Amino acid sequence: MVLLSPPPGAKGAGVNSLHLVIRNALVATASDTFPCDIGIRDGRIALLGAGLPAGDREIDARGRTVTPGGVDAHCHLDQPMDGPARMADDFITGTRSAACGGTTTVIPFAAQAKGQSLAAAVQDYHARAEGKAAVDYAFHLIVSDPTPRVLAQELPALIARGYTSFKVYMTYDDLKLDDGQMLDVLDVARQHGAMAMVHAENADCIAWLTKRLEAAGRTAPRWHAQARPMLVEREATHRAIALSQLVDVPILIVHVSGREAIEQIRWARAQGLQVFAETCPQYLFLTAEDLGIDDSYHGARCICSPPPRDKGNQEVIWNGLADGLFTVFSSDHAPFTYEGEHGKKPGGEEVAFRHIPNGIPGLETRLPLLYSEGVLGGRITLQKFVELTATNPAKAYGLHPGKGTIAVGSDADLVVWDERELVLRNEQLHHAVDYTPYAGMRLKAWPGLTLSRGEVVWDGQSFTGRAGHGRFLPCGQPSLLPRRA
Ligand code: DUC
Ligand code: ZN
Ligand code: ZN
Repeated sequence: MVLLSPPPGAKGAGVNSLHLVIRNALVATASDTFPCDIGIRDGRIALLGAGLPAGDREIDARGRTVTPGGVDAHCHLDQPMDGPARMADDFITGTRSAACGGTTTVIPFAAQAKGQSLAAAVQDYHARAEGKAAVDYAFHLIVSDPTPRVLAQELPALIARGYTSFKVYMTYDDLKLDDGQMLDVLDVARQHGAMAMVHAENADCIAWLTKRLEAAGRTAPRWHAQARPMLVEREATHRAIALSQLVDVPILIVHVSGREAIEQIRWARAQGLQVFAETCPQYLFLTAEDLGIDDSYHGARCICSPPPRDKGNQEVIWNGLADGLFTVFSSDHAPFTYEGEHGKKPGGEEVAFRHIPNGIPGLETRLPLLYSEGVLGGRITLQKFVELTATNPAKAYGLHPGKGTIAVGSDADLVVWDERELVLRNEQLHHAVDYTPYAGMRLKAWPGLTLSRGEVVWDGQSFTGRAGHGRFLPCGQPSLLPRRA
């Protein structure tokens, strides 16, 4: 446990004193690891160095690694849903859970329903978040209805107001765009310097496979993975790359699940195209077998899209994290309970896989899983961990250097790591979901302390933050994109 203690003698001296000093930290950034004290004033990092003057409060971090607070750039909270499904986490429980797992910035999605104005979707989403967040938050947009008004007016106006990234879907009936619509939306990203995120799966192939599986009576959760084989992700990834090439705009392919999609991205990079990529814990730690090896319903817990693949693909994802193929590592937290009528059993019933809401919880476990199995497991460096979980997501979505690094002037969003053995149980988590797919895993570390703008929001035992502390962050131009004049 990290101890909070008063300073050993002197008190801070007046307005220029440090409000908090973290002593003897082993600070890790995306480029370096170095021992130093961290001096915090007014929620920002004010000084870095050895032997800093006394602060009003002090934390002794001797022997501990300190990383930037995580930036989870792909999570779903309180997103309006069609039908009986309802997300279990709102901004209160979702950001509380984030804080307890070391994440200090979340970027969920203001989703446009077809027929709805994009501006109205943003306004509604602000109302859902207002006064509830325990950590800072920004919004991506989801563009599902690119009308002439959305393309010419709403989207450019929103980008100018700090919503500088949006997601487009190539599947899901209520969200998907056709190729022409994709081109129109990508062109807006190019003209206005926004980051376009793409969910790449071929909708028609999925519908065709689903119909055949259902006709054969194959409706149990495990068949979800058969309805969305790697081929449908590979084809859509290739098509998304081609569309972005035609428009001449960078894209970021989200939740990449395995080798065939990666091959497309490597090919694109070899052509000199700017294609960024994201992956998520489910593609490192789950396989299609977690959706079931028989017709039992338990596997509904692990239904997400794209589905988890196999051990071989997990290795390919690990390699992509280590060698720079992946830009960001996000949770794709999509919180549905297993029991109850709004989650994985719509209306309280066991249903055919096509009716099971897609997604798994992961906001709180994202950082500990990657730190434990990636860094302490010897698969990625500490620098790569920081880059993937904090620095690059902040850069990709226009929040750097305020977020995502440890530097003078940056927000004092920090994680002090506690390297100790633990067995993960859902009861220790702070989300509103009744399961974690990772229950029973042996981990080697957990955040011992999380600070959001200098406030301790997780003390290693309990959530110590408060709803309403988190602020909305308007995003700047993504710094991974070419600079606009
Ligand atoms: N897939 C998505 O595209 N979004 C939420 C969850 C999921 O599994
Ligand atoms: Zn998606
Ligand atoms: Zn998602």
